[in-house]
Amino acid sequence: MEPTQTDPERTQRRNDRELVSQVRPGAPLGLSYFSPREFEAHRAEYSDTMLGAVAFGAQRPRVAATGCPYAWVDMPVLNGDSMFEVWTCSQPVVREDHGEFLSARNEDVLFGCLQTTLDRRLDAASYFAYTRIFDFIDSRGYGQLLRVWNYFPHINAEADGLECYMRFNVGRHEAFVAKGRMIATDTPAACALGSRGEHLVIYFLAAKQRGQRVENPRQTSPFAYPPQYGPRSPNFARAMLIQNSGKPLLFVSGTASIVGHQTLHAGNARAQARETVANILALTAQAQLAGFDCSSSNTDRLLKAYLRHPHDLAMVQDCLNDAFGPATKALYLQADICRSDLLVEVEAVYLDVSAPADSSSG
Ligand code: 3EB
Repeated sequence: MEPTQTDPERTQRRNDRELVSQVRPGAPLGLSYFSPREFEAHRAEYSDTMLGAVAFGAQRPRVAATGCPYAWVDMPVLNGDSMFEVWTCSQPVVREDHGEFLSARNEDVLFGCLQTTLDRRLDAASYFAYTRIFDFIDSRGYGQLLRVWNYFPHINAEADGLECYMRFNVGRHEAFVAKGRMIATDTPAACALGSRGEHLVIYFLAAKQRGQRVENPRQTSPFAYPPQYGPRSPNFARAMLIQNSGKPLLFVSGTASIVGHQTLHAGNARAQARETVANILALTAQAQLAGFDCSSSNTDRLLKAYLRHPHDLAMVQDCLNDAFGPATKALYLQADICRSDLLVEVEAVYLDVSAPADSSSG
């Protein structure tokens, strides 16, 4: 083993020097969904600029990302075998490896992922994970959480009289408060889904600059849900709009068939899928008001759809193709959704991919 790889402090000092000498203005985030074959083909070209990769599938993929934040989420892919969600930027990144907690950052954003065995109740596990995340991003100067993905098993199961998802919300909320975060003001876009196996996997994007929270006029803000959904409300924003090297990017949180705070169309997956689309379109309309044209041909759309039942795949694909166009990249996963009456949830990323106005810096 090379000594530099066992000494994170030294690796980091070296990387910091490299970063300073190679910084170029404007390093927009990029997102791709790759099959293992595509991932293998692109890995080398992205070696210095990959912020993180997350594999989804019912089996740990044979191909893995090395030297960058990487996690495997034990969750079946319905439109393929396994798939990689890959976050890149056009600038060399600084990486840190703390075992269970991996991160990579450029001048503006930090990608982190944390993977732990669930050896405690979910309230304790989420509190522990989130306080660790906040301590880390604060110490590195990327204190604004923009988007968080949460995956853990048995999400709808009860443990000591409280549903696991509600326990998760308790720990998450307490960690935000303990680390000085203001509910609403400092609340990121997020999703929380039930995976298989025994791991809690959390990955996130944090930044130096605050994003702009986007709410949905059709839906109650989650942090204002009434107490029937648990002793602490879920702490996420419906969407987050950021400036991605001067171009807009919208993170749409996991979105389901909820209007106000209530589930609509229990038992009817088709109607839930349509209601979900209506909620996403309500959010992009809000983004439009804030100046981001999500329907422009210069806007890339990437979707992740979570289905409780695999037999709904063709129906949900038709519904999303109708709404967003068949060219929209979409990843279909089988997952438990945080309310047992929800059958479908969809998240999205909208990125402005128009050419920069001034390309003379290249
Ligand atoms: C909802 O709207 C459905 O707990 O982080 C969506 C997105 C949902 C994020 C979370 C939960 C979360 O309440 C569930």
